[in-house]
Amino acid sequence: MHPALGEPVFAQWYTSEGARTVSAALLGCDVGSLQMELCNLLINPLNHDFALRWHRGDVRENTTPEEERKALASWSRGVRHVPLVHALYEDACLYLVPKSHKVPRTDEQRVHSTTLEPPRDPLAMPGAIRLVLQPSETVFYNSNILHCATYDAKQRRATLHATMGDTRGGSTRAKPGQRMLDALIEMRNGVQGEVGYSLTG
Ligand SMILES: O=C(O)CCC(=O)C(=O)O
Repeated sequence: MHPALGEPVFAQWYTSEGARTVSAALLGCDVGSLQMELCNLLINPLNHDFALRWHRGDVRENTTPEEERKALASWSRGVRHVPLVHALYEDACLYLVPKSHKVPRTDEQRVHSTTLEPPRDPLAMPGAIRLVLQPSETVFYNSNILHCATYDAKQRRATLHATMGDTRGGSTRAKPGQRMLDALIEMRNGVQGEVGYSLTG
């Protein structure tokens, strides 16, 4: 989103009504409580394929089932965020286990997700599905859903990856992020479509 890119469309996407409304609905907060966190562009590796292991955003792989249950149950009260993934080209990198953000892993799912090793076959994870996003599709998910990704050096990828948080979680990131989101929305409204930002450091 850096203004030096001369490309306001990324900020327009991140601050769009759709992104804000869906994020707020998933976080269970008002649009006014949203905070910006990160927004980056994920691209394919140039030389080597690689993969990201199965993980949850905010729960470690080695938690006990009881700790995991508590951590998942507290998502709606603590610091939390919703990732948004928006494909510019077809993107089949992401795998996830639907509904797994609500329940601790089964014993078999733990076998596939307690080490730092990336999976050889992501679909060996019980309940896993592969997401195939078409250009301009956005997927939103709970950060604690069990997910992993594979990256193919031969497959062009340019996908926006952002997160929105909820200031009520009390995050130290909340205030600057909230101010930036407000400023961007104000700017967007004021200049009829032209969006930039001012941030140093
Ligand atoms: O590359 C992706 O889409 C997944 C990234 C991911 O797993 C994460 O941000 O935790």
